[in-house]
Amino acid sequence: MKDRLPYQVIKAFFKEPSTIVPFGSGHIHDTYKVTQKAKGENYLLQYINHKVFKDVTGMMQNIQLVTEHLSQKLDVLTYPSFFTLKIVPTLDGKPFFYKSAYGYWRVYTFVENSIGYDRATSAQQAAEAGKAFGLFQALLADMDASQLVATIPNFHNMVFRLQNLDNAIKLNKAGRLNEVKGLLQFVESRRQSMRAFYKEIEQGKVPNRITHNDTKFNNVLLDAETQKAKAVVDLDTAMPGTLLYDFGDAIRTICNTREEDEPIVESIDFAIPFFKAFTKSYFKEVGQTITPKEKEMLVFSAKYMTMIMGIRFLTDFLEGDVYYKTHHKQHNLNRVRAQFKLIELIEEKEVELQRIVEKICR
Ligand code: GN1
Ligand code: MG
Repeated sequence: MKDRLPYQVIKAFFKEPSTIVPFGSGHIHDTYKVTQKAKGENYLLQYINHKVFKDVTGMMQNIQLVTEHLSQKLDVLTYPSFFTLKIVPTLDGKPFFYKSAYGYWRVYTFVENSIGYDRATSAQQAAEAGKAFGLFQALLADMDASQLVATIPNFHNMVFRLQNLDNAIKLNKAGRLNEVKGLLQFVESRRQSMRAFYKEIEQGKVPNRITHNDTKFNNVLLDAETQKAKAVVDLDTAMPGTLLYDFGDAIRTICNTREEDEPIVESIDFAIPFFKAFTKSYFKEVGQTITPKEKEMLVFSAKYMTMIMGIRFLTDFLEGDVYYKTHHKQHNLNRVRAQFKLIELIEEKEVELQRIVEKICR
């Protein structure tokens, strides 16, 4: 988080004086809530992590295209309470601000009276997330995926993520290799099955769609009063992908009964009622378009995405915490352990989860 916001940045977007406070719990950008008191309007200001998003112009174009498509299609009568993010341009009409001294900045409209939770606490919340992400998927189904650039190439490519891990092991930059031996064993014993799953995707056995690719629970905003889904946010990684990535990552965060970085792994459980609720309402939205092969791969996708995240946190730990924001030395390690615990729980419940999917998608 930047200690002081450059005045030049504020001036580029806002005419009126504003109050600015840090906001949210994202791991990548620095986010602030900006209030223009005179107008009584709120905005979201973000310092874009350019180390992670190398092509800011391409990313902002993607977001522009996706948000325009969504707002055109959102039938206000059917979904009166659903809100699409809007980019607020700079005062001279650019989609983001850039100066080499200050970096990349952008502003969004603020989704009023809404909350993003790091952890789901009820089946209703899980159902609302299913509705939001399902709707997101369904509304974008007729959009031409080739219009969008890959904002982060190979984002959910297991072969790529495993290579990065292998490389981090070899270099052992932060000298932490001894601390992770058991965790590496965990990856090793699942390497083949994870690669096999990715191979099916690579071979085109499931359709290429426009997907969100970062469907963790706090990327759905719920109405503060009604707790109904209000908006899908964090569109930086909206790009071509597979539905399995979105389903899997949503399950990873929604069915975990604890936080993503829970230090006491014994306290973590996988909430089957949340799985049912999410899957049911997700299907209600995407049901017509989902293919039999996608259905077959859904349960494994939850394991797959949890493994992708575990491997990424582990790689970052070995590289010395250079990618994700961390609040203490063991933070990435806690995240890895929590992900791996969740994988074990999914493995234990796999047959039951498969049965639930079959029943819902019949
Ligand atoms: C990052 O920005 P945020 O916190 O929503 C990451 C996701 C991970 C997530 C894990 C661009 O998302 O891929 O799933 O952390 N985003 C990027 O919490 O790497
Ligand atoms: Mg994100």
